[in-house]
Amino acid sequence: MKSKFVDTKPNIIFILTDDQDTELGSMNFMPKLKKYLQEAGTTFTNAYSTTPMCCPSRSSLLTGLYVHNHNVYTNRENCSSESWRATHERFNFGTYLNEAGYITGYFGKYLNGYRGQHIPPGWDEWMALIRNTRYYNYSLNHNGHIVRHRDSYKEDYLTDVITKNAIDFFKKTKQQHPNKPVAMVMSMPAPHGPEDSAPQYHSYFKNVTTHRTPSWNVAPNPDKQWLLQYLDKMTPLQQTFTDLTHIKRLQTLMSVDEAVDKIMEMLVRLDQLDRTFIIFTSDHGYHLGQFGMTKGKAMPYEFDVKVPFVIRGPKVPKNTTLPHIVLNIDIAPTLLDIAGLDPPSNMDGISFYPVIKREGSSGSRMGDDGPFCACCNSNNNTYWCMRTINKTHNILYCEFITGFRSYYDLNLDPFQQNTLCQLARD
Ligand SMILES: [Ca+2]
Repeated sequence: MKSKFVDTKPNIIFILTDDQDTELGSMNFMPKLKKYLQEAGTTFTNAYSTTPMCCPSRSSLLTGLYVHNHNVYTNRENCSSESWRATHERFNFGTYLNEAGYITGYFGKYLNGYRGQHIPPGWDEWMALIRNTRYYNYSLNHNGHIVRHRDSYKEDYLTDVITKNAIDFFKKTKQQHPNKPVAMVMSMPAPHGPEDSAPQYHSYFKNVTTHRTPSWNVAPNPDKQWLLQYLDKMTPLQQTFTDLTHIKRLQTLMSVDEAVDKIMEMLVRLDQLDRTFIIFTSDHGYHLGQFGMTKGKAMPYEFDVKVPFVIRGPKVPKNTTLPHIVLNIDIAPTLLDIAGLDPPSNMDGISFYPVIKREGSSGSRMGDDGPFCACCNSNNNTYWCMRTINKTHNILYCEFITGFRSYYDLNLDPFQQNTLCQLARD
């Protein structure tokens, strides 16, 4: 790997939310994100997680590899395992950026199975959540020290702890190494359960029901896989549960919105805004009542696989939306490309930086015909899908482990309510 622009590497701030949807409307309730990232940058409207589950997706984000190449199949199977540590962990984008001269920092949720017993290679500053998402009463591995947090909002609220420490790290690094670029990950808990919002947001969004999309409580679905064939409509209690959960999720995102504001303020104050890329996305989407499923992820449908995706930075077109396809596996090679590095040839992902720079789509999947995605999933819901999005078609074809197959034309049926073929039943 060679560095092309040794002295002019931009800073990179990667903000990752946990389980944030686009299809239920969450992006419309984050005014700072809209103002500072969307209106000042580019939003990709066809951004997808190749495997819509926390640990597999996060392992792909870090390495640029499909699940079938890093072998982290579920949140338990191989998640942060010894085998993962021995084979793939070191080849994360942090290692490459670090080797190229970046001062790197990682803050927040890492992998669900992370027990806090090691610091992964590639990170100069390490402050990672041990185990799965919490907002209070959790432990962090902070540069090798286990730090226990309890339930005081001021001291312990995880989103704010991440924001504060990331900002302190950035400021300190720029003071000590003013000519070195910084790359940092802010891996937020929101809006993942247990959906504990900051106290000042407890009364927000009380009447918001944008999660009630056209597929909300549409059940049973005899044309879908076995789980949905037998899942009936939700009870009134379950319907109310989806309403309340949606509100609570939006409330938790307000602290992420606040973090965007604080990051912007810091970059302006340090005169670093013009030399910093900020990328905002989620590990996968979410459903709350779609096809009668009360809550969750892991399904091949749009609400679970589509993610928010916004980027701002030097020469990134402002107030722009692009339909080009971006996948979670594309993030690692794109970050390296932004840093002027050639992504390693074994990465499955493709840099989308040429599209942002308006240098065409050569070498990327953008505008290509044909499939782009092969997804596999947990044992009782395993499937592989092929997706095509281009100027004329928007198609999803899936094969389930039972032999069941489905086919959707999303131009005609954006909420995937009508399977166009059923070649086998399970
Ligand atoms: Ca997640």
